[in-house]
Amino acid sequence: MKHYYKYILITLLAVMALPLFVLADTREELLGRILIQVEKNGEAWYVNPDNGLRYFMGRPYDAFQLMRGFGLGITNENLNKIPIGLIAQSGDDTDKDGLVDLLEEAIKSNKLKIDSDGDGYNDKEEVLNGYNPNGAGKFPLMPVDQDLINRLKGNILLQVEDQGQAWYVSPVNGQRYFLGRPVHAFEIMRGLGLGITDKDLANIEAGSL
Ligand SMILES: [Ca+2]
Ligand SMILES: [Ca+2]
Ligand SMILES: [Ca+2]
Repeated sequence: MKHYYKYILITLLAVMALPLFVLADTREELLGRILIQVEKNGEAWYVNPDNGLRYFMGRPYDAFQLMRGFGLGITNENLNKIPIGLIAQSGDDTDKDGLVDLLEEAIKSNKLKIDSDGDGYNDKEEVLNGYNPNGAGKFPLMPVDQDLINRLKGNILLQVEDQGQAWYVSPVNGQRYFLGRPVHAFEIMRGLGLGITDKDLANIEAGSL
């Protein structure tokens, strides 16, 4: 348990230090976005919302590692203030309810039951409509915190109090998308990425790791 506090402290310090960093001159609406080079071969770049630099995402495995590498630790309580977004995801879906097993493990719904809480609404319907698949009430479990969401838009979050599961917070809708496997990073790129011309891309400074 103890080492989690270290991550939380580092995250807090990082968030406090953010205003001290000088942002690259990247257009605000591109911060935190995934950009797809539509004039080339669909190469993808992630614009780090904290420094405005773009990072090449490469192949699915590299994209996943890159995104996790930029991850900020978040408490379960704060994560539960951010709504979940759903896109089609690869992976086993044992109960065929439309939520892959890994996602069900992350949100603690039952991966063997279409309707975890037996209320007549299946797990995917509940998540899509903002209801708790595991019982009564809303989902996320905490009231939505728009200030927190605005601060975290475009960031990758890591569940440091759980098993380090990763989520990408869309800067467009403020919903978090599950990043369980490299293929999910690829699906998020394809599903949530923004097409960009080579000329516009050239205006964003490239970062190196
Ligand atoms: Ca399922
Ligand atoms: Ca289920
Ligand atoms: Ca249900």
